Amino acid sequence: MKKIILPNIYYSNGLLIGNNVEKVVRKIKDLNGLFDDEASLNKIDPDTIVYEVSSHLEEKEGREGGLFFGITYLYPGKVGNEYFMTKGHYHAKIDRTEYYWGIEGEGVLILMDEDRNVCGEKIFPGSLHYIKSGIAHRVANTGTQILSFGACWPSDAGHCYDTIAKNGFSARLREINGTAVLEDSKKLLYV
Ligand code: M6P
Ligand code: ZN
Repeated sequence: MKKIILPNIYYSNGLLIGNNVEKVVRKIKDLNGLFDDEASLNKIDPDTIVYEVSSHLEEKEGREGGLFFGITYLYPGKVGNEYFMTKGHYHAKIDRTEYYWGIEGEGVLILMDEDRNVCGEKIFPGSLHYIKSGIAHRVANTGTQILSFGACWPSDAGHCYDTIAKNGFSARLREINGTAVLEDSKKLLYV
């Protein structure tokens, strides 16, 4: 008779709990250069949490063939008229892909190819997003509650933040006349 065992990882009541779960907290003060309205930024408590990520990292980072799994909790808020958002990244191995899916709240997944063409996909509970190779990805919360979304990506994908830190996305998601609008970025460099 074979033994049937319990899993050692749970996604329950909106929380990822178990072995090899790591949590990252990103506060306003950790996100230098991300938002462009400096006057509004200076009015926000630097310890304000913008997002948290709980990740199940069972594999060694960089191992080919494995998967990572994460839940991101992106808080509602704005800096000026720009919505709270994740840093956004390309994958260090540029051809690696990823799934995102909406769990609660609402927002926009902002996608940019290597020629800096940008588009946005709405995220909502049940939405599913396949992020193809060579596409930078970032999420903004357009709602009034936490936006949580799941992610699953290859353990050898890695994160490349440098290109985004240097050049940003070519569009920013702003609230204009009560509506979320992807507006062309005015400045290219925002480091
Ligand atoms: C998702 C995944 C993670 C990523 C996180 C936050 O959970 O894509 O790999 O780290 O979102 O996004 P970022 O790294 O761009 O801040
Ligand atoms: Zn990714």
